[in-house]
Amino acid sequence: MAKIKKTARLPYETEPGVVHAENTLSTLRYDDVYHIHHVGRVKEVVRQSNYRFRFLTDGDVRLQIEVWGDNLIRFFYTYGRDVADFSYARDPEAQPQSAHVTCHQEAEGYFIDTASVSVRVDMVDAAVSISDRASGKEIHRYATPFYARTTLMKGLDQMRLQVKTAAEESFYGLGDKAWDTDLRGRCFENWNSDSFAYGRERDALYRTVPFYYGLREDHAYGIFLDNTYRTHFDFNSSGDGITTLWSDGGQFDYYFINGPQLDQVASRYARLTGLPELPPLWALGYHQCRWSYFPEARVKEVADTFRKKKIPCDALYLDIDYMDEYRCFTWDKEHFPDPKGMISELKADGFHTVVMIDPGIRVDEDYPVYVDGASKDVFCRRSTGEQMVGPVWPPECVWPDYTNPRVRDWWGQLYQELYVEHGVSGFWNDMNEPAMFKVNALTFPPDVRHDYDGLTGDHRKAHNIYGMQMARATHEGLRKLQPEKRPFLLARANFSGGQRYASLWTGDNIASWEHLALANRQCLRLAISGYSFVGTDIGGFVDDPTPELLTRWLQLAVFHPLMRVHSMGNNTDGAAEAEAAQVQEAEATNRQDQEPWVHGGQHTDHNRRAIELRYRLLPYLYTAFDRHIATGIPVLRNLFFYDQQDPQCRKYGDQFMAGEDLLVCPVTEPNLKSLTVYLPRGRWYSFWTGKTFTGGRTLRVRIRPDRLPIFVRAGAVIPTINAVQHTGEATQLDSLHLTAYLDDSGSGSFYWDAGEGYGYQNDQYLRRSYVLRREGKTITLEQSGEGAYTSRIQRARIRLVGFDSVPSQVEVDGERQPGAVQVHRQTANLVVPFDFRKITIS
Ligand code: NBV
Repeated sequence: MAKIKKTARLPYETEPGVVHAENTLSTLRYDDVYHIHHVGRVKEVVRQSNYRFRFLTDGDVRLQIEVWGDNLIRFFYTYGRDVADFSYARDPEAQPQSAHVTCHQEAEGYFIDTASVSVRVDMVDAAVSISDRASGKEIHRYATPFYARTTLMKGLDQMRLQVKTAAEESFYGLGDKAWDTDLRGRCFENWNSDSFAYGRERDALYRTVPFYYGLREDHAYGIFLDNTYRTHFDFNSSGDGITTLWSDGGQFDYYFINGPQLDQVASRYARLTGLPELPPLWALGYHQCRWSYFPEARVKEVADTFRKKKIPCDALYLDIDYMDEYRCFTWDKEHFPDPKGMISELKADGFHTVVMIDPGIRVDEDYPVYVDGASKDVFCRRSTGEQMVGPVWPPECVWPDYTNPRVRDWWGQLYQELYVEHGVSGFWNDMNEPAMFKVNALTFPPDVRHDYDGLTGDHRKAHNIYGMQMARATHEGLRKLQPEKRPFLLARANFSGGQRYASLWTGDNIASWEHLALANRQCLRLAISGYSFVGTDIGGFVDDPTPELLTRWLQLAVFHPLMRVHSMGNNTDGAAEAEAAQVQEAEATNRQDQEPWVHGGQHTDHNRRAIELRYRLLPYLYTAFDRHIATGIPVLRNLFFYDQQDPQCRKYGDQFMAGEDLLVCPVTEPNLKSLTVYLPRGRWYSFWTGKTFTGGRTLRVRIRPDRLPIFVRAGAVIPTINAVQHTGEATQLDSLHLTAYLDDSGSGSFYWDAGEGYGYQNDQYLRRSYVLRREGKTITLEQSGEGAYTSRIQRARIRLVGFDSVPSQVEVDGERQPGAVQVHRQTANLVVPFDFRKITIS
């Protein structure tokens, strides 16, 4: 019998004791026997439509190539019986776009060309290579032919793609990884996992986004592997110049997304997997959470303290302890005797209430949700046909099979009482990996069955989309229950495309400086992976932050779209909750509070200042969301998105652009007195002092305890408002501040609407564009607009920063306004009607 060659085992190789079928001609028995399958030699290519090509080969893996656009090519590998073309990740509206596609065959290769790329399929082994037609550069090349593996015991257990890695190639994206910004040199796994107190090394985390960017010198591309099984991405970890992607089953359905710009890849991926709707404005305010706030008196006390201390806040959260012994959709009547009354009192004071809902439903014959669900057969079953029963908070739970459309409808209507009658504003879906913390696997056994929208499958296939489908069921349910409201849903586990249904937070992090840096990296990575509406547990979920750490985290989170403080340690059922968190009971029940005033004195002032800045920037952030939804360009982007050709931008990849114009430099170390930051090409203004700097250089900046270094792109026009106590006040304001950072030319925009509802999808929005010009001593600012929303804004308070002359003449819409401009410290100030068309200052 041939010996199996064993060198250092690569992660995608077979387990010892599992041999290739060719080696089994003996009387020995093995743990398992595997077969290898390839596409094989191409015999014929059938062009089935303008965009679809089917390769007829002598192998047993089938290949179909589809041109979804000039820059978007789909490779669809299947093995075994014919499989449906189905995807949870793809936006239902994403369809192949008409592109001019030509093809021809040469002796050794078959070519499919679009206006942007040329795809070559080798006739001998169907290996693919892709080059960019404009630059002539090859961007994607198979290192080995595509391969599938079946084993006797497991059936299809691996589909594998190996592509060449360039010497200077960086990898970004892949959703939620706590690792460094560049993923090169490491192998990652995607398997949604409850990850209490995860660290930098921990993989996989809560969610799966099998999409990455490759950046080679000046060319960016993306790969999206639309496969819901456990997947693995090895970015040249063994230094052999190969990137390997493999799935533990299913069909290998991947998209090559051409750039050449990172922004283009981001927006093409977003169009393929979908974009969220605009969040309600209040969801962009500050949120305060705790595991858990109870009883009602404590919730009200927290709310009152915010208002008394004049710290803005829009949302308060109730964690699992508000429920009656962890029964979802119920209230603990002792702690919350009048939920409707409490919620409406909070609302009157500008607070929205968000409550947690878990997927695990208590097995209890006296609990209507269980009884109704059981009678309607909505819960997951094992391969034997019994219900999947396991412990989470209650000793016995069952879980709805959200992959069944009928179950999603059932689940959606369960929110009726909380959402419609009690007035809860938003929901928080936790533990939806699904998490089962009593077992090492932390989740269901693989034999559990799922409907998979009629296609059926086991948990290996459905695990990674379970949380996403729960989020979908919740989102769709909320939409139906109150069609006039924008749902706010925060979900933990998710999958590519889940950004259409929910925002997310990065789970159970730790109060440490290392985690502060990770928090930023995770938010950036998620944002460039299609999830712009993200945030972290500010201050850390586990352990207590020092005053300085909490402040720095708040200062950073001003720019993270979801700004929520959360921490553990005030629970009703200390024993159970300590067990879940694997900590001592005292630690679970008696941790320091984490509200912004907890450290008192100047710390409270610094924290208030950070949160006020968030509120001042609301119009800017809202405008960034509007742009994200229109273009797919992420709200947050690493510095190298600004200039992908500048290697310094990759070096300073933790600095980031928030929206189009603000460059934020996080402070992630204690007691820092100064910091070296990098300003990329162009000219920059300090957000705080108005001082200007020429880019393309590093800068040593002094660090103050009360703020982060922030810079503004010269030429930007930034919309802001006065700080308010909650967003309900923001929509009532009568003035908007527009700060123009002078340059020879510039631009900006401002988006506004009612902050709630869907009027904005018709004409009830306001979108203003600003064009800034400076010619000699004359500065003009022009405004144009669209949309029919009538806001309360009457005035625009204009500031021109970098103004270094004495104005002799001012005209607003052609009328002279002598004395209208006040100049102070190189900033010209004037107040004009909000609907101005043109301001000229000379
Ligand atoms: O519901 C309790 C916690 C929650 O506070 C946290 O945000 C989740 O990520 N939940 C996890 C369960 C706790 C397990 C230790």
